[in-house]
Amino acid sequence: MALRNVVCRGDEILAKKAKEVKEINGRILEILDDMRETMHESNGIGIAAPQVGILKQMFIVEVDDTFIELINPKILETEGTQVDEEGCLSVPGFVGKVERPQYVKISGLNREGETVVYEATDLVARALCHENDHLHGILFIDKAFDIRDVELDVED
Ligand code: QAP
Ligand code: CO
Repeated sequence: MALRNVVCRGDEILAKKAKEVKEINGRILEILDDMRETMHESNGIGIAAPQVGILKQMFIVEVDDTFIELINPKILETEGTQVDEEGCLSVPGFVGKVERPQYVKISGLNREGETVVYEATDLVARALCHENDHLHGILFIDKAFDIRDVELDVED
């Protein structure tokens, strides 16, 4: 496992559409493991492959005891709306309010290549939508309002 560099806003890769994963092999699993390690290192709750420079449809969301890893995800249903502040590992130093669905139902493949379906609300629903947006070249900052800059964490 290894830490990967996080691509920041301004890099054109973040604006591109990620490609479908055709075969789940060792290389894909290694990228997923590295993404998780990289996310933990920055205390993030979600990361998508394009953020580490890999233009493939996959992301991770980890909120408390909920860990969701999805390959080729597809949002099947949404319900309601919620508004709250978000940040992004690729947009360090900024947060902004974003309107998201209150509920999402999403499907995709797990690392075994099995189709899985998740239903989520609140923060997990928000994170799933945020990460899914990355696969379509969309950053939270593109849809955020009341954007403000925050103190960057000083790592020890
Ligand atoms: C997306 O983002 C998210 O600027 C995941 O200095 C965020 O984990 C979805 C982070 C909020 C829903 C709600 C950002 C860490 C982490 C920073 C993140 C920073 C340190 C962002
Ligand atoms: Co993000």
